[in-house]
Amino acid sequence: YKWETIKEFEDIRFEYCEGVGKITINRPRYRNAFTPQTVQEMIEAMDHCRYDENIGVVILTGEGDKAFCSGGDQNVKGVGGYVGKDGVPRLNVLDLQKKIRSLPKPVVAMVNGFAIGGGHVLHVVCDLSIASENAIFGQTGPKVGSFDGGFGSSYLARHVGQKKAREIWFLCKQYSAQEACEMGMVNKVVPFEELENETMEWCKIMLERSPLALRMVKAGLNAELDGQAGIQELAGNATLLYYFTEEAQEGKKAFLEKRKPDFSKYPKFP
Ligand code: 1HA
Repeated sequence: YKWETIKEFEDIRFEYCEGVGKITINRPRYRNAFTPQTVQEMIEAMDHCRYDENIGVVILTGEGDKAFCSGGDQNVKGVGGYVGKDGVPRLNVLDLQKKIRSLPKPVVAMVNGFAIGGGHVLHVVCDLSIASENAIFGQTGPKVGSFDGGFGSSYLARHVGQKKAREIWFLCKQYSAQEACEMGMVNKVVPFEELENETMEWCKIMLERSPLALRMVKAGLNAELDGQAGIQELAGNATLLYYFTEEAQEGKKAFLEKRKPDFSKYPKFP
């Protein structure tokens, strides 16, 4: 695949090819651990993917064949969060998780190695996970003085069930790609050399599907779990569609023409 750089960043690569936006965490020296800056760059790239009409699907991955992402960079973990150049401690990966979830396009985790700790949670919040055979999955929080009780726990439990989710978090063991697939948190496992091809095949199929339908299904699946925020997303999409109707147009026109709206001709469906 011929990937073209969309924008240069320090900690990530952000590229485009055939309708797909690819975000690659590029800190292989630290097993692609993230700092607040890495996360900020990913947030910016995700926003770009949201607004770029040429992008229909997003891939999130890590550089190299060792790690997808090993979570927060322990070298910059301070008191109250991970400390960036501005000296402020942050847990901004939580904002990134919400971005991935509310992006109205599919986000695919292409898991090329260790998905550990906060890096494991990133694959959990993606819509689909395709893994290479060498990928290894696990949480480490209770071993290294952390935990993610948000999506990293409750959404994980939706994939693997409560007992397994508790096992994953309480014991902090590592699991093979095959085990992760059998548990239901990975969609497909392929040899490392085939990872990008396989992932792109999945992306191409989704790019042939109706983007509005994908958007609505993602919002619907989110809504069941996300409370008012989930309903807001789903209802926002309903509003978007409603604005396409003459009925909604009549309301706006009447206001601008300073007359009473006439909704009488619009059907009251059974
Ligand atoms: O829990 C949260 C959060 C919770 C709520 C809200 C926000 C959160 C945000 C983040 C997190 C977390 O991510 S907590 C979990 C933090 N991560 C970890 O505990 C994983 C640490 N790493 C490992 O367990 C292993 O490195 C590994 C299983 C990923 C790979 O093992 P391997 O192949 O044996 O390599 P290793 O030798 O350990 O690592 C290679 C180099 O990468 C080492 O550096 P070197 O000794 O060569 O100088 C290692 O220190 C570095 N490295 C790996 N992971 C990290 C790291 N450096 C900094 N931070 C890392 N996470």
